[in-house]
Amino acid sequence: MTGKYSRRLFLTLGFTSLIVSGCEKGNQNTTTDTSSGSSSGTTTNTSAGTGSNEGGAGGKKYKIVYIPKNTGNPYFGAVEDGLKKAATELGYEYSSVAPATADAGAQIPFIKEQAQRGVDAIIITPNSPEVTARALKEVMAKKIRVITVDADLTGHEDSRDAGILPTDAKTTGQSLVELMSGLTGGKGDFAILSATTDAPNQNQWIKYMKDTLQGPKYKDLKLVDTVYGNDDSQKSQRETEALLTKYPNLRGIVAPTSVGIKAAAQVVEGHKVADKVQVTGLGLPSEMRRFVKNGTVKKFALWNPSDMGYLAGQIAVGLLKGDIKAAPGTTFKAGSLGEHKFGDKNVVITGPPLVFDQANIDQFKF
Ligand code: RAM
Repeated sequence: MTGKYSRRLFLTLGFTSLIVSGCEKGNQNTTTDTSSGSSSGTTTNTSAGTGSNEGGAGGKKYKIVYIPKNTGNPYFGAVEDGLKKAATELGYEYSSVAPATADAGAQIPFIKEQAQRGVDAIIITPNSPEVTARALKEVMAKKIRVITVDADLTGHEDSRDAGILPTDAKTTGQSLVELMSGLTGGKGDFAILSATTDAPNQNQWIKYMKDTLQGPKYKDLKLVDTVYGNDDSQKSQRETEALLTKYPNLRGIVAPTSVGIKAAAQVVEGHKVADKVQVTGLGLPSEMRRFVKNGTVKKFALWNPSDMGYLAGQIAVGLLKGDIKAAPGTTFKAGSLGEHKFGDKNVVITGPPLVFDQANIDQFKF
């Protein structure tokens, strides 16, 4: 997918707007089993297709599970597309389980259950570094490989083998401020609508947004509030409504979460205040297309989530087979995504970050 981008257009502090061709998601052979185990959640099993059986050593088919923050978020569906693509190529048995809500400790029973089931690797988007790290450390002691994807165990990186992140958090924070500044002419009050209070990725981005706001360029841009929609659509809409009531002079909302930005756009569209309140942040083009086309949202950003899933699947199998060694500075080949490198604390960056607007939104299918 990334390799098919044909032309780079625009650079905002490292966020690149790309014109793409043929970035359609591949169709996967998926069966969904919604009967959950003892914990509430969804299980999706994907047959590994007709690919080679490289995923298993000596005929063994590796069992790899993905645990996203919660069920029902299409962003994680896109991460799963990449994991399923890697499963088809590498022949591992793929499944996914997740809690219904993105609460800090909600993934713990799922982690324990999967370890008990005898999976070879757990790929996880953690809801909380502190709370999740303890359970994952126990899992690693059982020789199960652990890879974080999309969000990391910030401060507890020794509780996983590697972390796959879309871009460095500082660039994301800077770019979100720059987006808001560009849309408001660098002036006025704005608020952040985030996911959960524990979310490691959102918290890192917010930290760097606050650092960026210290710069003289942004002296007239004022962050008045940070609220949390918990990556729940209804709560995110309620939080947006409350912001509009509490801050009559609000000029913008930055939602660094795909659930939040969509909810904020819905509310702003409903109140017909898009000219006054600029909504931006991180979102899926497939969910935001309508709002961009009708002018509710002028610009927002993201990366291709499925690249992270694909890379995580490739790394998991590489680690299990011993073909990949996770160590800072080590390079490895990740299938169709080519060569990648483990950075500090075994973080691998996929990128590239993209900015979407009316001119390019139709080119993106995820
Ligand atoms: C939401 C999730 C996810 C984040 C995206 C941008 O879907 O919180 O972790 O990376 O937004």
